[in-house]
This record gives sequence, C-alpha cells and structure tokens, in this order.
Amino acid sequence: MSNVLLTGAAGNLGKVLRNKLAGQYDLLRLSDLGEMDPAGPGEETVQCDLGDAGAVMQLAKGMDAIIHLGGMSVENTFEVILNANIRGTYNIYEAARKNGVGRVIFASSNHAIGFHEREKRLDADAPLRPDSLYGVSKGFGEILAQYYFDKFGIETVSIRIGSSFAEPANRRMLATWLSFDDLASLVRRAIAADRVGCTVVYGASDNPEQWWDNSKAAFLGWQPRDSSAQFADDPKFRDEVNDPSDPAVRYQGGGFAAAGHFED
Ligand code: NAI
Ligand code: 15L
Repeated sequence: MSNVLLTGAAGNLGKVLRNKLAGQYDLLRLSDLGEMDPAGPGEETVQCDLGDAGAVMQLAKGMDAIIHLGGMSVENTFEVILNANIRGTYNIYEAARKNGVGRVIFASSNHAIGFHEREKRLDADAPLRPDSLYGVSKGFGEILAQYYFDKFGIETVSIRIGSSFAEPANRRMLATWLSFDDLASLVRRAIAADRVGCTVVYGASDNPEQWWDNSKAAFLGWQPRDSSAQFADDPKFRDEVNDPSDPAVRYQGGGFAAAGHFED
C-alpha cells in the first residue's frame, strides 16, 4: 500500500496519525473540512466536505488505501450526522469502488455497541446496539463496509475505537482507553496485512479491565502495548461516583447511552 488517503486529518486522531505515519507511505494525502498544516514531504492536503460526492471522488484518485476518520465524532443532530457520517462514508466507498481502492480502515466507535451492559464481553459478532444517532452512523458504516466487500471485494477493517486520548479522562476510560501508539500500530497492521476481508476489531489498549474480545481479528497480529494501569491510582478515578443504576455506568457507551435524544 503506497498511496494512502487520511480523512479527518485536522482532527485529534488525524493529527496523531499524520505524525505517526509520516514517511511510511509514498504519498499520504490528507483531507478535512477544516484547515490543516501545510503539506510536508510525501504529503498532499485537500480541504473538502465529505458530503460532496464529486470532491470525494477526486480525493480517492490514485489511492491504494483510505484511513477514514473524518466526520462528526460525537452526538449531533440527524442532519449533521447524515451529511458528515452517513453520506460522507457512502461517498468514500463509492469513490473507493470507482477508483479501484482496495482497502478502507474505518474509524468506527464503541458507540455502535454502546447499549450493551458493561458486564458483557463482546466480540466482533455482538449485535449492534447503538447508544446515539452517532452510534447508528457508525453501525451504518460497518454494514456499508460489509456490502462493499461482498459485492465488490473492497476490504475493510472497522476499528471500534474505545477512547483514544492522551490519557483516560474518567473511570470508564480506564476500560476503554486506546493509547495513540496502540492506535497507530493497529492502523499500520490493518494496512500492511495481506488480506483482511471485512473485519471488526475493538480499539482498546491492554487495560486491566477489558470489555472486548478481539480473538476474531487475531490474524491481524496486533498486540496493544500500553495499559491504563499506569493511571488507575489517580484519586480522581477512585473518588468518582460509580452508581451501577446510573445508565452512564451501566452501559458501555457511558454518557452517550445516558444522554437524551438530540433533536434538530
Ligand atoms: P475529531 O472531531 O477531532 O476529528 C474529526 C474530523 O473530521 C475534524 O477535523 C472535522 O473537521 C472533520 N469533519 C467533520 N465533518 C466533516 C465533513 N463533513 N467533511 C470533512 N471533514 C469533516 O475526532 P477524532 O477524535 O479525531 O476522531 C476521529 C474519528 O475516530 C472519528 O470518526 C470518530 O468518530 C472516531 N472515533 C474517535 C474516538 C476517540 O476516542 N477519539 C472514539 C471512537 C471513534
Ligand atoms: C467516541 O466515539 C468519540 O469520538 C470520543 O470523543 C469519545 O467520546 C469516545 O467515543 C468515548 O467513548 O470515550
């Protein structure tokens, strides 16, 4: 895979991956609705809306793989989710099909399965139980990926990212945390593997509390190296109220599951 498109390049994880993947491909084409830092060696930047089918078609020209991070990354109105995540992801797959791009790495989310209770250990075949319109859009992306694989042979690794931040911000994230290094190593494996078919993998570091079972994606050979154990003794986590009858504690999606419906 020598030419790689990264969407969402101006976002938090886009910036992290831009940095960690620098120099590893012939070309890293970076795209976002927002402004990006100027292109460095081996980079191109293209500013566009994922909802613009014509622009996305151009974006995918000459690419071997797409790392699709772009979109609305939290709950929002249906109109916003529709354009950025649903139409945007459809445009990415259509552009992949018409431009002969063989593989997509899709930034899915734990919120596609956020209404499962925390005591459940989920694998890749767990039923979708989205906790938000945002989670629904991630489920849509995963199902779209399956369709484009079955019909057109376009491969996808859907990474159900837990919480990828520099550090866990609350007690829940001690279970869902994915370090930036572990995220980057997972993306690299998903691009480098010979064949990936259509695979779902959970993006969490080697944390002491584990909700997710990645045995069905073991062929990727990805091993997280970091662990939230280094943060666990912080009094801010120990002292956090942790009432199991609170939906934000009961369900894997935390606050997304507990929040009300986001109306236009
Ligand atoms: P972010 O919000 O920082 O970045 C998303 C980027 O997408 C932004 O730069 C934004 O400008 C761009 N974008 C939004 N709408 C767009 C549109 N219509 N056209 C073009 N670009 C558009 O989010 P972050 O944290 O970097 O997440 C990246 C991806 O990973 C997102 O798809 C998010 O849903 C997913 N994810 C992230 C998690 C995390 O812990 N950071 C957890 C689970 C999933
Ligand atoms: C996500 O999907 C969001 O993009 C991110 O901002 C966090 O809320 C994360 O999930 C999480 O569940 O912690």
